[in-house]
Amino acid sequence: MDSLVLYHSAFSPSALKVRFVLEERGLAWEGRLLDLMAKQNLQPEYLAINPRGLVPTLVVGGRAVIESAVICEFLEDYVDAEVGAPSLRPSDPFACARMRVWMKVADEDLHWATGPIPFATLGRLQWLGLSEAQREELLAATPDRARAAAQRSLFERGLEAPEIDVALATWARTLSELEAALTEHEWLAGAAISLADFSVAAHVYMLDYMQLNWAFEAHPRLRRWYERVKQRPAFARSLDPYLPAPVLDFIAAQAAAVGPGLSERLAAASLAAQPRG
Ligand SMILES: N[C@@H](CCC(=O)N[C@@H](CS)C(=O)NCC(=O)O)C(=O)O
Repeated sequence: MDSLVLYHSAFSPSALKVRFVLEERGLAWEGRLLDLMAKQNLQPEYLAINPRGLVPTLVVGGRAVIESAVICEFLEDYVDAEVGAPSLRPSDPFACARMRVWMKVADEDLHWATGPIPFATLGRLQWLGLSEAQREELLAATPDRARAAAQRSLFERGLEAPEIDVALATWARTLSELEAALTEHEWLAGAAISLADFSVAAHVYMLDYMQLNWAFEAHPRLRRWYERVKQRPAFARSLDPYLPAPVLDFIAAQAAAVGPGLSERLAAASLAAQPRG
C-alpha cells in the first residue's frame, strides 16, 4: 500500500474525524500539521494539493484526496480488507444509508455549528495578538468569502455574534435527533461502530472541551454513547499527541469561563428548537 500522509490541524473536527478513522483501522500514516489561525492552509504549497485551502487532505502515494467524508470512504475502498481493523462501513445497505445520513449531518450542519464557538473564544484571543493589518491580510486571503465574513463577525463580536445563536440552535436540534437515534441502536448506524460515530464524535468533542455540559446532562443516551467512543483507543491516539498539557490547561480555563453561559443558551435554544422540516 502507498504511504498515507495527512495534512491536518489539531482542533479541526474534519481532520479529527480522519485521524479517528486512520487510528481505529490501525493504519500507518504520517502527519503534516498546519496552523489554521496563522492560515498556513493558504500557503501556495498547500493550495497546490488542496485548492480549497482546507484541512484535511490525505496524500496517497503522491495523489491528493480531499473532503473528510470522502477521505473516510476512500480509505474503506482503498485499504485491502485484510489490512488493519474491521471495516467501518456496514455491509447492510440500510445501515450504510443511515451512516451516510449522519455523515451528511456532520458535514452540512454540525460543521457550521462547531467551528464558531472555539473561533469566537480561543481563536479570537490568538487574533487579538495580531495587528489589524495582519488580520485583514489573513481575511483577504481566505478564498471562501462567506467563511471570511463569519470569521470577521466572530472576531469582532465574540460570543455575541449572530453566528453563535445559529450554531446553538443547530446543536439543540441535532442533540435531540442524536438522543432519539440512540434509543434504537447502540451506535448511530446500527449495532456496530461506523464512520457515522466518528464523524459526529469529532464535533461532540467540541461540546466536551468547551464545557457545554448541559448537552451531556440533558441527553443521557448521547452521554453514554460519547463515553463509549472515548473508550476506543483510537480516541486518545487521535488527540493526545496534538494537545500538550499547557494547551489543555489554557483551554480548560477559557472554557470554564464561558461554558456555563453557553450551556444556558443551548438549553434555551433547545426549548425553541423546531424539528427538521
Ligand atoms: N467539508 C470539508 C470542510 C473542511 C474545513 O472546513 N476545514 C476547516 C477546519 S475544520 C479549515 O480548513 N479551515 C481553514 C480556514 O478556515 O481558513 C471537509 O470535511 O474536509
